Amino acid sequence: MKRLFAHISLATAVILTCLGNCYADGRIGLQNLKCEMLNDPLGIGTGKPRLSWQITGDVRNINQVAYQILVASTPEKLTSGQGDLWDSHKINSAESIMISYAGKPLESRAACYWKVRVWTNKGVSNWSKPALWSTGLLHPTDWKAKWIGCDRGFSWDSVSKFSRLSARYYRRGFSLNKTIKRATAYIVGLGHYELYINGQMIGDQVLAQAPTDYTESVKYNTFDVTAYLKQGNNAIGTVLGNGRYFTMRPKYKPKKIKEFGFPKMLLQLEVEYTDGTKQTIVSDDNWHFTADGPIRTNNEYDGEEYDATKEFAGWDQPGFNDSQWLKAELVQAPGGKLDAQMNEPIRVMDTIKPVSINQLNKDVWILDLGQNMAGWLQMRVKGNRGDKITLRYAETLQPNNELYIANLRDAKVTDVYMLKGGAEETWHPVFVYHGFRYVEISGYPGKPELADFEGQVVYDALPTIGRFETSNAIVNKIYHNAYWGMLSNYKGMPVDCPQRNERMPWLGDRAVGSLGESFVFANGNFYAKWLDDIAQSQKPDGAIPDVAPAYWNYYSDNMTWPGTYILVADMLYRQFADKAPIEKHYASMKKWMDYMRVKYMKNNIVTKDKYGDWCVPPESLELIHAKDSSLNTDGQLIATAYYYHLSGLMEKFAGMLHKSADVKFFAAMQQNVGKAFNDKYFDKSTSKYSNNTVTANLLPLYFGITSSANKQAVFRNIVAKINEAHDHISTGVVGTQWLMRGIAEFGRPDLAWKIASNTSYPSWGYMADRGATTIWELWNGDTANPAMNSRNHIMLLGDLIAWFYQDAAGIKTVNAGFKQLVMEPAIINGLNSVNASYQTAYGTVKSNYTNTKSSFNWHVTVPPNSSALVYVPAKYMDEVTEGGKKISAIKEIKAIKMENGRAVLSIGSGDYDFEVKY
Ligand code: RAM
Repeated sequence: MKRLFAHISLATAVILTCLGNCYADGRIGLQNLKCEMLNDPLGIGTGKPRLSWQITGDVRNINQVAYQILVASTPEKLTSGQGDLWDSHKINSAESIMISYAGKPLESRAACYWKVRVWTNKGVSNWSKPALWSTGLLHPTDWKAKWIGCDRGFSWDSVSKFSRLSARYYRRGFSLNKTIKRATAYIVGLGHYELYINGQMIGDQVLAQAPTDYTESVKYNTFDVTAYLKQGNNAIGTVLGNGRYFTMRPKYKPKKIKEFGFPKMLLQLEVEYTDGTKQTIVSDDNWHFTADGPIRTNNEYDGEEYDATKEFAGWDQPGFNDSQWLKAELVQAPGGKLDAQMNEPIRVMDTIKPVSINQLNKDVWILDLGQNMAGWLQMRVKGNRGDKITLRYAETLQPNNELYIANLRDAKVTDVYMLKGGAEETWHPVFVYHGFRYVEISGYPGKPELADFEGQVVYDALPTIGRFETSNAIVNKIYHNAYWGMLSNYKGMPVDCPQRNERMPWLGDRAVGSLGESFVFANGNFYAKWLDDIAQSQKPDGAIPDVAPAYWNYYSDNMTWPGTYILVADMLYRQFADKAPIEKHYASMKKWMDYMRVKYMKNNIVTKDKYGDWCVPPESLELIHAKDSSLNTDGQLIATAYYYHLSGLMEKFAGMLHKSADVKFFAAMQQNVGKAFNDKYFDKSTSKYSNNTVTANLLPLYFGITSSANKQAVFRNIVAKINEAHDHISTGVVGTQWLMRGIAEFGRPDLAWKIASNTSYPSWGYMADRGATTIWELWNGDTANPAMNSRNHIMLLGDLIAWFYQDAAGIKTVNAGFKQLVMEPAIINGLNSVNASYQTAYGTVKSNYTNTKSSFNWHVTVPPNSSALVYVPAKYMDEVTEGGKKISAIKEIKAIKMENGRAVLSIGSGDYDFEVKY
């Protein structure tokens, strides 16, 4: 929500920068003040936000012992040390993240300026730089605005299968007759909106707003627009696009697509004058609109058409004559509760320069961006009025260099731009995006040059917080591909793919992938929002769908896809110390577990599954799904193993929430299910589960269903099975979620590394070797049938990225949020170096090592107010040096013990250089 603060009024900004940061004793500083994991958010939806800060300092072993938070209603009060909203006074505590606000109750529209200072064992900080947040409209009665829209199409629109609807432009002029102190705009624009005031676009968000089931929850955005308004005449305008509200495929029976209706909006502009009075401009039937503007159609699957000859200059400025426009109509509210959007907006996060442009025939050119991505192409062009350029997008080319579009199914992925003529024009679509590497350009006047085009990469504004690089080029390429796959599929919700006629938030794809992603992107708020989407999609009987928001109706009742609800809540707690999702969703999770148990459990076996181990490498290369039953794993086995595992998490959650009866219940459940599982699927004579697939053995082993006595034998079967496949992968979406960690944990990190660095089929490296720049939906994406064959999916990553960070780099959290780390990098022949860093809530962790024949060198960084147990590979404690000195000579490092060829040391924050000479 940084965008919001691009618009802080000038006076405030000046005061903020004047409050510089200096350290009380020159050592201990503070940075990155966050409210609800966001930088200076405006219009938050809670009166009890959680605050976090990071401590800096150039000495080792810094630990916070106390803090004081001041929250003031004005910057001036904060400067003078008056916490009129909250003065926590000195609180003795080591906690520096997720501290709940405990000051005066906050009403709607409260501006809260805050700062913090800390006492540590190494000195006291000065006050931090100030930060701020404001509350949004917390009560339904705060909304005076009316929903406006137009519940019909126009002659040029069509509501058939391939829906076409032009964008709607709304505007009104108004006058402000006093000196403005502050102005705030609250807006909902369904499905997408752009907001303009006096000719300027507000904010840098794109594809706003967050997609939800609009009958359940409608997110509003808040902007400080003080700087855009003036005393006298003003104008405000919005453009409304379809997004998921006016669906891409209405009346499309097979998938039972949810339809919401025609675009609509709700807008409230609140202006405060310096004399203390207020004026509010709201959406109502005083606005005018037209649907006959330049955006002729916008459909996420099919593309956007823009006719620049239909632009109306000055429509978003005062004085525009809108007498030809229609009167805005009052319409029904969409039904959902109005909630503040608390996850980051989507933005243009990166740009790509294309690498080549080739002429296909007289009028047709193929542009190659060199990277499969999601977003759009921005184009520069000069030509005659009415010239028409058509852009079509694809992920790959056919052998004859034409676009390969068979795998896009019926998505038309076509943008059209009609020139106004004369001067140079620059254009990109605004209400659609595409998943592509190649663009076919036809109708371009003159010769298109590379410099005329730019790929704009569009995804949720989640900071990149992880970096991972190894000595192995193919693994680095896989990481690159995973990175691009992840960001491509963040679209206000995690979608499966960005290109074909699907782009749906499938739960199963992110069950464990979300954990890997959390090492790469700060996705805490993003996934917290998704859990709300999932909760809102729950049926009264407890059923959770496979797709949420449930734009496609898939209530198929299985454990593996809906179970993501529980796995992601656990991830948010472990990675970001965010306990709120567990508190908020516990009851619905339990309801779903009960629903599945009552409806489908027979003799402690869950008898219902839908997807099996989705997308294993099939027996023949053109197949999407294996038909050979020896490759597939029994669905009931998978469902029962997941029930066992999820019961364990529910037991843990129940414990956190002090629900002792539930703790007992889920513990007993696990026992019963585990026993039934072993009785049914385990063959004592061979130590094999079921048909002995890797997945059938791995799930019980990794989840702890297998008894200790049998673990090694089961593991040997897994290894034998992998060896049989020439050390290649044989698992699908489900097995791969536990594979890398499972193999490594039971003592074969080398085998995990082999699987990770393979380049022959099937492997992630095979995809990379075949020129993939993202991850494919299928191991055999290059040969399989195009009916379900995206080249930008991330479900097959399984736990690979989590394994990279947790095991290859050795960056693991013990408890919630990396307050205590375990750093134990896997030492693997052939893996000569790893450079990894990860920004936890406390600050940056680093693990950079090189492992050669003669020495192991490891640079470790632990951020202040956290600590780590580090496992240095060594034969004796005395072999280990840090900064050239023996460990025993360094006071701050505690030698704990020798364990399995590792010297276990306890360290506090700071930078360390460990070395072991061989
Ligand atoms: C397809 C997609 C998606 C997967 C579902 C089950 O539509 O591949 O990623 O989750 O199937």
